[in-house]
Amino acid sequence: MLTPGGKRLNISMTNCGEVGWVSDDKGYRYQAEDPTSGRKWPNMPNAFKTLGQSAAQAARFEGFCPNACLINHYQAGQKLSAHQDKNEPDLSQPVVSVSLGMSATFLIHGNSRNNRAQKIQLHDGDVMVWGRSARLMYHGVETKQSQPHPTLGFHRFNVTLRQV
Ligand SMILES: O=C(O)CCC(=O)C(=O)O
Ligand SMILES: [Mn+2]
Repeated sequence: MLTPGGKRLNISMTNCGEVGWVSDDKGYRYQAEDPTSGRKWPNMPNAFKTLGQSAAQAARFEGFCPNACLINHYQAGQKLSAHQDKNEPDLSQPVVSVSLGMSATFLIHGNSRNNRAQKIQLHDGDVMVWGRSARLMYHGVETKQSQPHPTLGFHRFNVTLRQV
């Protein structure tokens, strides 16, 4: 995808669910069609939805009903720069994030993208839920060519479940 400024995003992205997150010269938004094919995004597998719901419930969020799933693909060395997730209309609902494959460093900058980041290592199978006072935190991701994952090698997939 392209950034609103016309640059190519570092990582590749796709979606499943009723709506998917897209970026192009018109900005960031959720939409029902894949801009590459013009077709609806594939259905969200039930297992994704129930994983999102049980993770949100474990973090004491009520009534989370994810209908959007963004899938990011990172190769070793690729990054996602500091940003906020704020295109979802109801910010009282969390973001549930599932990490698969190669490990990555999640950078939490807090209220400003210029703050020094707190770093959290995310490994295959980790599930993170962020909401409430952390919902609008600036965050980013870094990957390195360190340890390959046994089956996915130097590839990382991050699946985020959101209510839009
Ligand atoms: O890859 C991750 O762990 C986070 C991805 C992310 O921040 C996003 O998709 O908005
Ligand atoms: Mn994000």
